[in-house]
Amino acid sequence: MTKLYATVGSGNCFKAQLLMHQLDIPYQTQAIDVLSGETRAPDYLSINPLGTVPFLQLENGQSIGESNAMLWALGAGSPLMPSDPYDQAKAIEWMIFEQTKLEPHISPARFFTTIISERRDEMLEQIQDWLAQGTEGLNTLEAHLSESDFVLGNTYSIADIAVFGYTHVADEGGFELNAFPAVSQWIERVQQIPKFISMQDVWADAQAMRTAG
Ligand SMILES: N[C@@H](CCC(=O)N[C@@H](CS)C(=O)NCC(=O)O)C(=O)O
Repeated sequence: MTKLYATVGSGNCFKAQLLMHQLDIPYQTQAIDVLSGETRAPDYLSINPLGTVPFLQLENGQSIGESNAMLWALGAGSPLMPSDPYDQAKAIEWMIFEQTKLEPHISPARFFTTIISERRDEMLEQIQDWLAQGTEGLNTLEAHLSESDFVLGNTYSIADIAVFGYTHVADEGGFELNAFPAVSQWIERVQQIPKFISMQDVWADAQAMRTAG
């Protein structure tokens, strides 16, 4: 069975979990504790030398170590993958946007604000930088989503899942999502897509799968 190494609360891991849930792809979750350093432990590095999660092992022995690359591979041939080469290029464009203009700012701001908030004070200056840069990314996304329902126009796709991963929890990093009405409405739209599962519920689901053997 396909196996996903993942960490609770990670937006990058959630992308693969949401996609596999929506496409009914059976998979097993191996929980990795980033906070206790498991991603840097020799055992894990022997599995994924990148030392990060998510990490996906396919049944045929192949493996993938970037969240958006996982969306691409797992979404291939499904209704969530655009078929037109131009639309595919736009999907890549927005997935790179997510990894360069959103995730590098929202993720650490959220990490030090919500996940290990005891270190928030010592990181305040950097958090301000992340908030400023992430806000620029959110402004770009806001302008884009003011003109279309989804990232690639009228159709929900892997590009929405990529962008959704961290954007929907940006408030946990100190971003004011209310100041981005088109983004906020898009978040609600994504949450209405059939078989949507929340970041919390995806872990209850993983537990249920483990219990079921
Ligand atoms: N660009 C990568 C980022 C992966 C990443 O940085 N993951 C974080 C968790 S969200 C991680 O593994 N941190 C632990 C570490 O770097 O040791 C992706 O999209 O998968």
